[in-house]
Amino acid sequence: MSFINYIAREINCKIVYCGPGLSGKTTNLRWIFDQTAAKAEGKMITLATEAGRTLYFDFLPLDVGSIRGFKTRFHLYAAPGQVLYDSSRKLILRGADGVILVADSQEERLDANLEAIENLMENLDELKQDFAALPYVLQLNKRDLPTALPVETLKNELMRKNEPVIEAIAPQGVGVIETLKSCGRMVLSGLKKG
Ligand SMILES: Nc1nc2c(ncn2[C@@H]2O[C@H](COP(=O)(O)OP(=O)(O)OP(=O)(O)O)[C@@H](O)[C@H]2O)c(=O)[nH]1
Ligand SMILES: [Mg+2]
Repeated sequence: MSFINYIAREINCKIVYCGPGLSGKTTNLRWIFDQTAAKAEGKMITLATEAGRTLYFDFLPLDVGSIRGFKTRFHLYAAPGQVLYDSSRKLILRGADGVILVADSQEERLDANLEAIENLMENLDELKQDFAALPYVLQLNKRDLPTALPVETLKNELMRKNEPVIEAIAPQGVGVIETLKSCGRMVLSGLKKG
């Protein structure tokens, strides 16, 4: 859960990118890194990759300014998408304040998207995290590919509550910041209520 340090006047929120293998989670983080001051500080951490695949997680701490005098930071994590790495995925999800599901729009990845969402629900259940209350955004990535399914089809298949749905082309940065802002806004408005 988000960590508010009253003495240091800091708020830290954890946002986790989930989704099937190769859907573009690391690419989202890399774009955000390239666009922000984090780049100058060299702060993105990519742990244990093999041929570009995430084996454990990627991590990017992002300063988002001051909220009512509290220095606020989002800790962005990209989980590994490959089915094999379920235990890492669950570990990374623990304590998430917000989750972004990066779906791959290609027709041949529909089943993989469904499986990833199913897996997310199971892991949240096991972690006793309430999905209904969790800030959650569905990103439809890879909109540039000719095999991308229509947005309406993907919405029908992949939406699980009335979550925001954002179209993206992550390597070009299309929809990337919008997705993060959408989730970040929900996380922060949850803090104000809490
Ligand atoms: N054409 C296209 N390619 C994309 C898009 N997003 C990501 N890719 C490519 O898809 C491949 C996989 O992207 P990653 O970001 O590494 O995927 P990932 O979700 O982190 O994968 P895992 O770490 O294995 O779970 C890379 O070659 C990306 O350049 C997109 O919107 N369009
Ligand atoms: Mg990755």
